[in-house]
Amino acid sequence: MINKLKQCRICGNSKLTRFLPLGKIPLPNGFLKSADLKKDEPKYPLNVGICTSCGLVQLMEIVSPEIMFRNYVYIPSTSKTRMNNFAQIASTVRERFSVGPESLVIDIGSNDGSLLSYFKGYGIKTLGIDPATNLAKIAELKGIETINDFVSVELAKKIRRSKGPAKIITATNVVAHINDLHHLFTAVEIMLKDDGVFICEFPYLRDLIENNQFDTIYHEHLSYFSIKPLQVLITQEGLEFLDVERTPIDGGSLRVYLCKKQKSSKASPKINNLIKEEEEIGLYSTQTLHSFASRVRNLRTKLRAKLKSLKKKNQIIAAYGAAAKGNILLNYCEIGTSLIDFAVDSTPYKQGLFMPGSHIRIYPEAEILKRMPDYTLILAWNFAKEIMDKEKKYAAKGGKFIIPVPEVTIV
Ligand code: JHZ
Repeated sequence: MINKLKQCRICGNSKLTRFLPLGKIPLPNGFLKSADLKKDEPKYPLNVGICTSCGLVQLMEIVSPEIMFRNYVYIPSTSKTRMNNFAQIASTVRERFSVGPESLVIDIGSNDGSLLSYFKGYGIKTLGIDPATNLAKIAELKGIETINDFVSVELAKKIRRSKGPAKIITATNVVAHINDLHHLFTAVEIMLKDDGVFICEFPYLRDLIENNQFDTIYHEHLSYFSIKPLQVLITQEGLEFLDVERTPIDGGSLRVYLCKKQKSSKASPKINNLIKEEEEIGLYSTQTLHSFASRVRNLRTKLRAKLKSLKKKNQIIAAYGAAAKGNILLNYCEIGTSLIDFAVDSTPYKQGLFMPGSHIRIYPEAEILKRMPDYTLILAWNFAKEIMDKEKKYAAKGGKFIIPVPEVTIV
């Protein structure tokens, strides 16, 4: 069920330096039914380390993906910001790489088919791959053909035989979830056309560190990518960078475009500059990482103190967005029902359930205007603007927001 990481998943180095122990925390998408509340809740260690050789920041323990991803409650379609990001990926990729109706686009970790639905909207052939049985069914209902499994070399061979090679393969917020990156890249190479493009997007370690986004560190995210270790990985794999973009989604992400290695390829100045910047800001120095860890501890102290002082004044406090990251924030900061009265979330599958560890009950968003809490802690801080725009009436009636990351701020 849980394995200790023995060596870096990119370069195989066995020296990993731990810099942030977050303690033992329940799985961030392990929402509970009321009948589960009395039962023992499994908790898993969350320790983050850095490889002293290639610089990949990674979790030091790995929870079995079968436990985390076969039934999945998270869906992207609950956020306009995320759906707009998907729409933008589809339109840019289609234009930039001349993706026509005869082309095949494969999405790894396709969830409920949200990203592929935009490609399908352009009349392009699509195929999703996702291990979550509940979500694969939803995607199929939307007309997005989905293979309900983990991506693997065996599956890739089958897909290539039955569908032919893909012009585009996408993987948004999923590469960090996969333990064996070499196996993943082999599978991608099998499925990808010789002139095809593999596009992945994931949160950027630089934004994570600079903006104290410690709550995006959780069991599902095994790797926290930056360009330097990525380059090591990609060079090993017979692929190369076509381009890299920094995107604002999820507090700052990298969108990486990869293609099969060309015979005459040259090192990209853009990549080299980004690596240079990473080194200049000290992204790989233990001093930077330890000072990040100390900022995280301060944030915990500040947030707890703020909520406690509000509670002393009998203020009602709600949490907005039962995000996976929110569960990490609450558990690490030891915030539960004595400080937060209730939570709201727009995801139908989360409503009526309880948040893991903290056991805070989740209601539909309408509960905010109904109960008018004095303060609302935005756990989905990556969508703070979207949420505050949606809840203008609450603010107009005097409701206040607390944004916990990068600093505890009252709006
Ligand atoms: P959100 C998930 O993390 C898990 P989470 C996963 N591992 C990953 O990498 C990221 O996504 C990308 C709710 N909400 O997207 C919906 C509202 O209620 O930050 C979600 O439950 N009202 C795959 O869970 C949560 O907030 C709203 O108006 O941390 C946001 O979760 C909006 C905008 C969101 O991802």
